[in-house]
Amino acid sequence: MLLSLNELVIATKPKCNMTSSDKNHLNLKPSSSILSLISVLIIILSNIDVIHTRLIHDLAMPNIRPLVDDSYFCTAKKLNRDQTEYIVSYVPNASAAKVHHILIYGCSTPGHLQRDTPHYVWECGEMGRTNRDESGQPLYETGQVCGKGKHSTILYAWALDAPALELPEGVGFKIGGDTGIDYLVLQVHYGHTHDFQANPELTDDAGIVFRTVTEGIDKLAGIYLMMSYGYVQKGLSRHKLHCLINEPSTKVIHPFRFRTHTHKLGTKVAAFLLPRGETNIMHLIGQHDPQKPQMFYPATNSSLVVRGGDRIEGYCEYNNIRNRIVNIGATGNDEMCNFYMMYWTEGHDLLKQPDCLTQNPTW
Ligand code: IYT
Ligand code: CU
Ligand code: CU
Repeated sequence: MLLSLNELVIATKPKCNMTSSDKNHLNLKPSSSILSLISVLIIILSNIDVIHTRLIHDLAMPNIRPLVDDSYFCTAKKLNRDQTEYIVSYVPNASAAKVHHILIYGCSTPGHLQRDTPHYVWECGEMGRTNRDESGQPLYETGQVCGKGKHSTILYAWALDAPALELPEGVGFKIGGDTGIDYLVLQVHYGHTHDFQANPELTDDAGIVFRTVTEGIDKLAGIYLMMSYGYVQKGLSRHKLHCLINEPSTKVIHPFRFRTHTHKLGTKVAAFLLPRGETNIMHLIGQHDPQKPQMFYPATNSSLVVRGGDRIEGYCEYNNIRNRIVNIGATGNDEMCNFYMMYWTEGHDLLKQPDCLTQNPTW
């Protein structure tokens, strides 16, 4: 197996907890020492399923100097198409003093491709501004986060010195191999850049270390994305998200984290489970103030079970103080209404339909 410098392979050792009496066995007469050897072999063989490869990947900014407030930078890492991996934890390495938020995307191709350049960055802000030299020329290449292609998904979000995110036991995000996720892209949003402007020596290397395994995962993690399109009317209003989990009723998913996203005008985002056949019962999955850090927070009730045929209803509340309607769109002048639901499911099939779109306003 070929490995780049920032990858490490550690084979996990079998859990072989010998008691002192086990150890004494080993020092006994020849006949019983053969028996001991056999029992030790049995212990090792029964633990063989935990001997699998763990990989540590590192995705970080190559010491950049953002000089424009609200700039977004991206860097990518190519995954191995011959090797399926499962992300089991994310360890952030960033400081909220410099960085506003970080997202990790799974992409089929990155928004900017530069072959054989391990540490390239490009500016990838939809809502941000670009860093330019005195003559107004962009200092960096610009591009989308993910390139054209069918696959793009958010896999992780960090803000405000959030701690590491460990997925539940046996749960992992499947990447690489034949998943269609051939690249991971790290996007870093720099909010205020005055520290960088004041100190020409100051650079930033914010990033995420993520641990993957190649075996031992029996539950897949996925993201279900609810979003609106249309526009936000003036004054106070709500966008509704109406979603049907269009799967056989035998399909079962377990939401365990959620993330909300609007731009400047959103005041509250929430989503509820409405089990099929039950009327007037709504179970809160999560609600949040989208002006607070937009990370993945633990679901309100982590034992909620969603089945095929159930509905999920969400909403975004807005206070549109601008004297005009505001379109749903990708720039800072636009708005969005998103509720991301991180779930796990037993077996190896994620939801066939990973997102749900609702037109708004609905009267
Ligand atoms: C129009 C809209 O709501 N865009 C969202 C959700 C979205 C995310 C991804 C839509 C698609 C995607 O492939 I990934 I199609 C949106 O852009 N949300 C922002 C990020 O830029 C992803 C966010 O922070 O949630
Ligand atoms: Cu941010
Ligand atoms: Cu947005």
